[in-house]
Amino acid sequence: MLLEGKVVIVTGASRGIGRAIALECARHGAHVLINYWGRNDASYGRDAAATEVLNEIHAMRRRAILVEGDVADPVTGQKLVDSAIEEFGKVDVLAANAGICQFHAFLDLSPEMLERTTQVNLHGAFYVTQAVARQMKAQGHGGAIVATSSISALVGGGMQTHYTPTKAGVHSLMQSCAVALGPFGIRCNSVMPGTITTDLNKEDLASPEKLAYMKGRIPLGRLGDPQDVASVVVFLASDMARYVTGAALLVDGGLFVNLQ
Ligand code: NAD
Ligand code: RM4
Repeated sequence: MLLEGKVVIVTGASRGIGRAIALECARHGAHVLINYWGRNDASYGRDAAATEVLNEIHAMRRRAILVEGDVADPVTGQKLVDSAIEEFGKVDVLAANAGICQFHAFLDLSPEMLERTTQVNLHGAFYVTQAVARQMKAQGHGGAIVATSSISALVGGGMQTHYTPTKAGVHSLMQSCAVALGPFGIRCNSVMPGTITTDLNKEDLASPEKLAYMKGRIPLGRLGDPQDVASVVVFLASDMARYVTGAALLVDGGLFVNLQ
């Protein structure tokens, strides 16, 4: 029970890594605001995936609410804070996790794809972090922010030239926010997942050759599971990590260090 009684906002919490973070926070005793963007979940039916997470948390006898909203819209961060205050009365933790990555070659990548990816992944993390930090400062008892960066903040991807700079940006955002918000007792860290099995890379890993290649590069011998990341986010959000701020933790089965 690392987060007993805490109120946690998780962006992009209807599927994949965010879903696992929301559920793991609830398992550790937190109440959870589940943010998602229905248009991104269309293949499931706009609210179906998010509603499933809500029901799972209710089944654990924890409180939870759904708040749809595009994090790229600068007003969404405040909407999430207002909803959390109305329902739970405070915000203790933010998991700034929402992100998109359409795999695409560099030379014919459109300005629209570059701009949308940057707006959701980087600007979205900025706006939500800023709104939550203002609330935490006003509350006066600190807080924890954990952003989902990526191993891609540190290494390149030929089909991810629009995406990897956003993940480096999210890492950098947490470093600067650790400095800006430390005086208010607000800790800011990021996790850097390696290759985690979610809808985001389903197509990319659909070919057996690519899948075998990626697995072969990971010293622990398997792709990651959203739960692998969620438990690290809970650790960083909890008082177990009370003296950790400005840090980035790779959660990649050893992929990054595996040169030869
Ligand atoms: P996913 O596609 O499975 O889930 C994406 C989630 O984000 C969904 O809940 C969706 O509703 C939400 N979302 C999408 N656009 C949104 C928007 N504009 N506003 C609010 N919510 C939005 O993705 P995932 O693999 O779970 O990725 C989650 C995060 O983890 C992303 O930031 C991604 O960059 C990062 N990441 C993923 C991997 C991986 O291998 N899957 C590795 C490293 C980092
Ligand atoms: C991650 C990383 C993974 C990729 C996903 C889509 O940040 O690059 O390897 O599968 O994005």
